[in-house]
Amino acid sequence: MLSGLLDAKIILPMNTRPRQKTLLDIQYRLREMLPDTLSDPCTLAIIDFGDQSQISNDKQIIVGTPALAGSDLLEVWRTDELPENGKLGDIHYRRTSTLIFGRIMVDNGNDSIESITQNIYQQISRLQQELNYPQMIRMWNYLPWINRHDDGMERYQSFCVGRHQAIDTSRGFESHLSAATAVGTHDNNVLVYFIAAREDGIQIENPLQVSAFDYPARYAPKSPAFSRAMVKQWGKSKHLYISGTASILGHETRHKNKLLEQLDECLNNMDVLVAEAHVQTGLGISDTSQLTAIKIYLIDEENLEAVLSHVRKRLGNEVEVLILSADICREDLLLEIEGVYSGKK
Ligand code: 3EB
Repeated sequence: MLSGLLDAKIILPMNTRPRQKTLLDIQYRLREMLPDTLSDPCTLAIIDFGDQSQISNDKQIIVGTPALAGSDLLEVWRTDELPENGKLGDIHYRRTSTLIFGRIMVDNGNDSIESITQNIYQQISRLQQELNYPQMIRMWNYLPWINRHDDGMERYQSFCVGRHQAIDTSRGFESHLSAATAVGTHDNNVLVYFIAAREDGIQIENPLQVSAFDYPARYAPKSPAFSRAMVKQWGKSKHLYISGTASILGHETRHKNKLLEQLDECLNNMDVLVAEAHVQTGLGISDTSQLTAIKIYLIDEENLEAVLSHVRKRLGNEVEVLILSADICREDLLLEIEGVYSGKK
């Protein structure tokens, strides 16, 4: 009798199915969590911001775009799979069975930006081939003094030429280009970091903008090889990566030297990309305010307060906002914004 009563109270464990592993996640953590984050073997990368670009250890990257807002935050990329650490050529990487997170930094020295870029991109292509991560998903490029002219060509243009020479331009390559950021720092290093994958992502273009790879030649002798955004399915989670987005309609700069108008144009372009991503892939969000985080690259520190208050007014308080000091590839642009959505939390 007694044992029967007890039996009736036995509670079966409800959630016996193992939770599906997170293949990739992005989090913004307070700087005080750096020691724990560094010692966590599942950390893929820690992105930090400072005066000089630097690859500090096997996880942390310091990007030479100092944080004007959000300096108490670290960007942390993590996975539930145990990543493997390695180096191929000058590329340091951490990889899992689905993705590779790579970083490479080259001193500017006496070489041209074109040849440094070509070398970096050739090494990245080789790594993708040898380790079998053929689909580039997202790239970040930090170039020293991006608006400087060497031998009559602006450094951003030399970068575009070097990149174009190194990438595979066989038929249809335009539909596999990754999302990208390319902005300027004030140090002497070219820093590139990236995420590539075993399986394809879905490229998103902006109907309000000429695709960068179709820009007229006056912007760069070889077209800028990047897509406006990329959607990538990581297990059960869908991410959106929005490239550096500027106040450009068609292929022309809008609102020259008008700060808040440029900011609105950037955010409009990003809203269009989010909407396109939703229509094409069922992303599940409808505008920029629902992104996980945005990074605003700003030329003039004096504009910080105006930008921050306008962004909060437009986007509310859910989205993480970092404002970073950087130079922008067209001299008539005052800012550029990238964004990421890493799935419902
Ligand atoms: C633009 O839309 C702005 O060359 O990889 C933004 C993001 C820009 C990436 C790149 C350039 C790049 O043309 C510039």
